[in-house]
Amino acid sequence: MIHSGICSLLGIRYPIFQGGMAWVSDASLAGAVSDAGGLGIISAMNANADYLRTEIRKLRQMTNMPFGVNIMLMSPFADEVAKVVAEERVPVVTTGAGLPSKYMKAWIECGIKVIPVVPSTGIAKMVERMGATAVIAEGGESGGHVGDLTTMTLVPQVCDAVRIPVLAAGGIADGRGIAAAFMLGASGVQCGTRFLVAKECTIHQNYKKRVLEAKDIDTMVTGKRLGHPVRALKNKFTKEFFNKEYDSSVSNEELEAFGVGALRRAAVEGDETTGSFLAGQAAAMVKKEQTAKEIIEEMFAEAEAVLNGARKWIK
Ligand code: TUI
Repeated sequence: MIHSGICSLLGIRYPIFQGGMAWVSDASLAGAVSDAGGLGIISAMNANADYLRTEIRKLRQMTNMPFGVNIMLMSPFADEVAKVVAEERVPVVTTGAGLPSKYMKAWIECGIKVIPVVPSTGIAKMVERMGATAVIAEGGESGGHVGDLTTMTLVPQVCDAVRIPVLAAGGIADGRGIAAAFMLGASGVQCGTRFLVAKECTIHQNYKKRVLEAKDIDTMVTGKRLGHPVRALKNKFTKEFFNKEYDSSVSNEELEAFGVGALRRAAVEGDETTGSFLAGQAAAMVKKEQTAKEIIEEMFAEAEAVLNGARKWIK
């Protein structure tokens, strides 16, 4: 059995978080992951307080296990969803795409464990000083909004920079990745891409199909010019976005406008030409649709076998 400090800290069976993915991580997926012993995370994405409250209550109908909410700090509704997590006494809050400074005091005062996603050691140290319980060090292999460093380089550096537990994210989709994360000093992992094809994940079947058919080089990063690079599966939308990004006659406002609604078109409508199918570089490692429980149990059985076999390297 694999166990780490993060399991005792949060009251979870397996040291795995399911990433809070916009238009993907709803109560159905997060509830299934939490019920299976991981930490399911509802994405507050760009939605308002009412949406989030409804999803939190749905999840609480499904399971009594701990869960989290991810707050995307660039959301126009960040202030109102920040209040909802406090009112609802959500056990864990993860944050992404910015610094959670202005919310930390209120969250900590009502007992929330705050676990920000960090793309660098500097930001990891900053959130540790603010009272974060742990950090998620996310490498650029991940899907969605990405930082510069790889998981292989970021995780050990963050582990050296802070005293709180570190979860590794980006490029982890099987038991080998989990074992490697432990070897880099992490206390657990966060996975997104692998959970896109969970049976309880409610995204359009075309999205799942694209992930299951993906090859190693099928993702690309766009949006660098706008200051928020995003990794997605290559398609007509990402290629057009990329071309506009390098066309100086296209303004930043036009470029932003081109991207509006693309995540919803992918996840809800399954629109393969105008949708943005966010996924990490590990998409090609995702081979079949399974329940969240099967995914977690399979990954940890593999990790245990890999870690048990590691002695073979020592002579
Ligand atoms: O946030 C993510 N992944 C995301 S957010 C998202 S929604 C979106 N849609 C369109 C454009 C942009 C975003 C899709 N995927 N991952 C966590 C993450 N956080 N990655 C990087 C960061 C981050 C970056 C800077 C965290 C803190 C940070 O602080 C520095 C600053 O300047 O605020």
